[in-house]
Amino acid sequence: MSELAAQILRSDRRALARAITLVESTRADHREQAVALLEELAGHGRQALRIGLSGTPGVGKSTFIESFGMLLCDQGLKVAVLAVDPSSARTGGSILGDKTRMERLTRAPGAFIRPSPSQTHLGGVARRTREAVALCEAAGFDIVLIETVGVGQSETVVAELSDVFVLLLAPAGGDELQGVKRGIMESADMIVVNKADGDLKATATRTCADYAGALRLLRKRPQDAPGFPKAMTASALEEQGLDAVWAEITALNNWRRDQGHWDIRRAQQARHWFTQEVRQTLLAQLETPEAVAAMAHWADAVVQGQTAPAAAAQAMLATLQTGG
Ligand SMILES: Nc1nc2c(ncn2[C@@H]2O[C@H](COP(=O)(O)OP(=O)(O)O)[C@@H](O)[C@H]2O)c(=O)[nH]1
Ligand SMILES: [Mg+2]
Repeated sequence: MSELAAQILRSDRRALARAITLVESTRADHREQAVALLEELAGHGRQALRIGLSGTPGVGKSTFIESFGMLLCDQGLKVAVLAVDPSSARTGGSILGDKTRMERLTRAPGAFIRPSPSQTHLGGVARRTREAVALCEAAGFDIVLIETVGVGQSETVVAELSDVFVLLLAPAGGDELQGVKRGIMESADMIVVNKADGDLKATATRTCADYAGALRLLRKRPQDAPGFPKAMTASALEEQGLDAVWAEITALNNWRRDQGHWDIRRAQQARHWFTQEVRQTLLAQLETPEAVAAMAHWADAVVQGQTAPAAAAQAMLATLQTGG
């Protein structure tokens, strides 16, 4: 076993950080090392509870993760926090941008916080996060919290990665269901209406009831325990309702384990990620300079009527198979 793998299995945080940097790298030699490392660690990790957390900017994700993470640490659990943020090139990373909001968790000995790298390619973000989750599990974390900004498709990635998917919402006046996309609602196991404190408390309670109603209208999934998906209120700032959120997550997770849904889901996820990996590797072959040049060449030939599209495509694919 490599030294790096051994260090990760001993829960060495710096080794874990280095390994995540390795899986984030796009360099071919790094990729090779990362694949070898993940292969060494496969089967060694304990299985963490993976909690996905999504919500629009400003809803309180960072504050929630800080408070909720501390609650878990206080129970003696080891917590890793990862971020999936395709827009991080612009914002500087959803976690890094407001690490001040996680001051206590950053210092907690049981916690590990990893900001999102600047990546614009969602496929790359997905792979990096999935592999980072695997590394955290190998390092013995009990809980892996995966945060994502509620924009674009990153929620789908996180939902695919997590055992329990939590959607954080803000209290909202009136009947606007905050433009929450149906797909996100459908993948949520729990909706937590945050900021249920002070002046916002009554609104939060009403918003929560609205969402509870909306959730009841959704078609039941086999993995929904009785009463789920569920809507709750909480205040990350005042640390209210977080123990209840944790109790519900635990109850749901235990139910799924008992009923066999947990195993089914992990198996489906493994199959999905394998398929994705194959697809993305194939697509990546089209992005090498040689392939881009060959594509341009065959496209021109088609445009000029020298070759029919089907024949040009076959010729193009043949260049890939022979390595250009
Ligand atoms: N009143 C109240 N404000 C909160 C709560 N949680 C977060 N906030 C505030 O909402 C703003 C955005 O919080 P932040 O955690 O950075 O949101 P993020 O963008 O989703 O990570 C900050 O000013 C927080 O102090 C809460 O439970 N109650
Ligand atoms: Mg934040």
